[in-house]
Amino acid sequence: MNAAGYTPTVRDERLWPILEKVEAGRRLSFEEGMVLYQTPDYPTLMWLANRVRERKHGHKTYFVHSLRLEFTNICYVGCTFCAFAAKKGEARAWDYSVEEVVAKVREKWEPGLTELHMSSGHHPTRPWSYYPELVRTLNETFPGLQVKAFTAAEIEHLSKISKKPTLEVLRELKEAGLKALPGGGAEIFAERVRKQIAKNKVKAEKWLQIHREAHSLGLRTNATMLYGHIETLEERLDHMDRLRRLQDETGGFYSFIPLAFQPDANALAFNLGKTEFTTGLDDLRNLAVARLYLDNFDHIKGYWVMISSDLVQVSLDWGVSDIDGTLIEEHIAHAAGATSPLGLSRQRLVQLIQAAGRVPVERDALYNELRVYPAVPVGARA
Ligand code: V47
Repeated sequence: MNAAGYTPTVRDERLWPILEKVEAGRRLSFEEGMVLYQTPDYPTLMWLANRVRERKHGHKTYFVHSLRLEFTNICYVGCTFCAFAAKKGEARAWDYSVEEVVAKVREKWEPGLTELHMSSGHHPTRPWSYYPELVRTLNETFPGLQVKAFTAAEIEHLSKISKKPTLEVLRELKEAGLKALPGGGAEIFAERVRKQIAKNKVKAEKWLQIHREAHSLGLRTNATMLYGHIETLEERLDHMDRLRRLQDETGGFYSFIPLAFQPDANALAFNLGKTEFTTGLDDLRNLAVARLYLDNFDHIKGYWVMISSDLVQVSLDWGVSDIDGTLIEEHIAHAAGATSPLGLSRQRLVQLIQAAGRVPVERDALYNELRVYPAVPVGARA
């Protein structure tokens, strides 16, 4: 029996000590994290994750009015899961100048837009000066629009082309007006997997170090994990464990975002036969384990682009308290077969949250609450 006077019907005995720890707000061990991944007792797993979610946020569920923009898809890195990257000169390659990025934001502009989320390819020849100029121009042209841009992988690339340490790259971008970093490029930290899917990309330790440096400058960031390909469950948990340790150190992460592998048009799908999308149950289990294991992260984000808005709605009972945002035009997941729309309206996100019995909260890129929408009584839900 817990404080709410209700205990789930626990079918897996191994979950009792975990339930007690969750109730007492105590940290779970790696072994306990593995039990969560392996248990067939999904209702208790869901119950536990929801307990933590509601303790942290009640029914509040966050989203942001955000525009996705990839200023280039030209990239020399060659990650095997990627269907987005193109080589210079290919017909499907694009490469926007600063003026073209500004024009693109104008074209896609919607009232109330607060976040511009940009992550792009590692362009082989664009000079370093482009990047701070881009951030500065966007800030001058669209005051109030928060630029959240450049994954740790891109920051490492910028350090190489500028011959400046990553800390200095971050400092100069912050000075130009960068407000936060997205969590991409983390993939899976385990060396065995990283060698096969992202061997030319930023190493795990460097990814973590760049986030540590960003946090030291007061630039807050997110963290992702690409799952559902060749990684084991231990490797997923190891990934979360490394993030939990860094978060203990800095407290600089806002949210953790599991990214479900999209299996179209990439080498991982062709060469290793990874042609299946993740299952709904694996997606939910993964989110719940993340909610329980990452006790020091405020939010677990359900990314509707990759797991569908229907499943994200369900995931609000499995630990998810943030559903990212409107996006307007997403390209990375869609290049690899995502079947979701390119974007969703604010109204659709609000309805989706309300219909799940939760309270929509529109936030900005820095998690300031901008508007709390009403809850909708059960009988009146869509
Ligand atoms: O870095 C690329 C991943 C990331 C595939 O910080 C793929 O708020 C699945 O980082 N299947 C970009 N994933 C997306 C990203 C992100 C998304 C949502 C929110 C935030 C945030 C960040 O997408 C890349 C890479 O890790 N990715 N290809 C694929 N085939």
